[in-house]
Amino acid sequence: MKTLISGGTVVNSTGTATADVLIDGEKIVALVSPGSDVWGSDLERSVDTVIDATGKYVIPGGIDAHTHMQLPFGGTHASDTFETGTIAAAWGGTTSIIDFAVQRTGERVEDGLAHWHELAAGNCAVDYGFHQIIGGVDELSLKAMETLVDEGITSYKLFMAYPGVFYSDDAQILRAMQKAADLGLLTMMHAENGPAIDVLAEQLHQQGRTDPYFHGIARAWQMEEEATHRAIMLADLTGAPLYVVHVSAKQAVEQLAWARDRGKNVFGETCPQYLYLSLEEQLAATSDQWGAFEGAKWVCSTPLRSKEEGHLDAMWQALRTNDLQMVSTDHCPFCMKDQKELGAGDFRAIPNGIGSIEHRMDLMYQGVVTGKITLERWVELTSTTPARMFGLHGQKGVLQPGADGDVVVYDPNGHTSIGFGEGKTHHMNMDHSAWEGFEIDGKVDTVLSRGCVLIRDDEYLGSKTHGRFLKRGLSQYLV
Ligand code: DUC
Ligand code: ZN
Ligand code: ZN
Ligand code: ZN
Repeated sequence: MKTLISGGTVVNSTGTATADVLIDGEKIVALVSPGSDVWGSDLERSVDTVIDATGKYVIPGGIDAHTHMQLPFGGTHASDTFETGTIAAAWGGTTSIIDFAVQRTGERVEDGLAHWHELAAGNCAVDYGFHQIIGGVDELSLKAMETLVDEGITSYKLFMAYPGVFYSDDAQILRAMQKAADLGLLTMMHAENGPAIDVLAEQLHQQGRTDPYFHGIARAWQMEEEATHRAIMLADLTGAPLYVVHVSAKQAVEQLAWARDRGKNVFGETCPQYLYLSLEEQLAATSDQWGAFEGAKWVCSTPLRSKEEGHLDAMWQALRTNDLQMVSTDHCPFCMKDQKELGAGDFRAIPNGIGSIEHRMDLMYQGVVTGKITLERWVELTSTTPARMFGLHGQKGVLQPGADGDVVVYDPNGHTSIGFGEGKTHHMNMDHSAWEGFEIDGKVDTVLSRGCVLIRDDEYLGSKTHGRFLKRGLSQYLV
């Protein structure tokens, strides 16, 4: 099966050119410049399918390196299954995800990982890999880390937050990082001072400050800055490269920049919610339907930050200056009904998370439209760097011969109305959208994964048995 994507503007992280993309089977086999006679004029006739991309961008499929399908959290599970979440990903131009396999405190790493494989296998519309959450660093889990690289799981995550659930203390972090440095595993860190946050949250609760808004007050930026610095120093001591997830505070970015300026192997991602949504808007949010509890839609950790204090601008700036290298979603959806509602009257019991997997490519493209990032940087932040960071380079994240035929045709003249209501685009398994009312000057037009068309003419043509487990190599950023 040969597919030709013709007449489009091919955008890689390294540059932009008018070219046709030829896919044979699952792989890209050639990029053909217009007027080139290498292939003769018969090319279009010798392929099975021609997709006309004239006037559109042709980009490598998005890679969302931070998702939580079915995550057990706060007495419930994230509401997207691997099936619903990866279909939503496909609609949004994301053709690979890296989800977090969970070892819960008290559980064996091997059992947590096996459970994750069971949940995902045969249920993914797009390709998927795993990071491993280590929820309890002890002799057994340190031993289990030794087999991860062979299993294609070359990164793992620790939590400095959530005491009693996923939390690691400094001694545990140090030991895990020593092990990771030996093995070549990339350490991903949820950098917030959990024990101190829990004290602040309890104090707010006692004062009767129970609304969702106070979630963000308890999780003050000082908690993120301090933990980020501590993670950097522990990583530096052990020689482990460090990747800080969901960075939202400008002071945390300053820590990353400080470390990088000193040559430390430290990286960071931010998420669309920290670029577009603010604590002020969360405070202002009220509606007839949900009352003050409306703000629960935007309860996530790290929390939304103050726009007035400059956190949102600082995230955009860091994406331009490469103090932050990637944008992932931290896709962790919960419905309001029966899920977020668990925290009515007590913000501490609201399951943390926002669903954005479907909108990341659009929201970041809006950054191109508004002049905040370039076209090439859009591709780099959402696809090329994720591939390099997480051991998929050459296979994903780039349009070149030999790479997988994961291609998105993006229409800059199209329009996307994000949200839950009628005429809106919403395929995630949620009863609301944190992104209601966002309008994008662009649209995902056609999506291919390994040469198979998943989305075309506003129709999903994929299957839940298409997505394959990605056995990842080591990060290209280890040295
Ligand atoms: N943050 C979230 O918002 N949800 C799940 C876990 C996390 O760290
Ligand atoms: Zn479960
Ligand atoms: Zn986290
Ligand atoms: Zn997360």
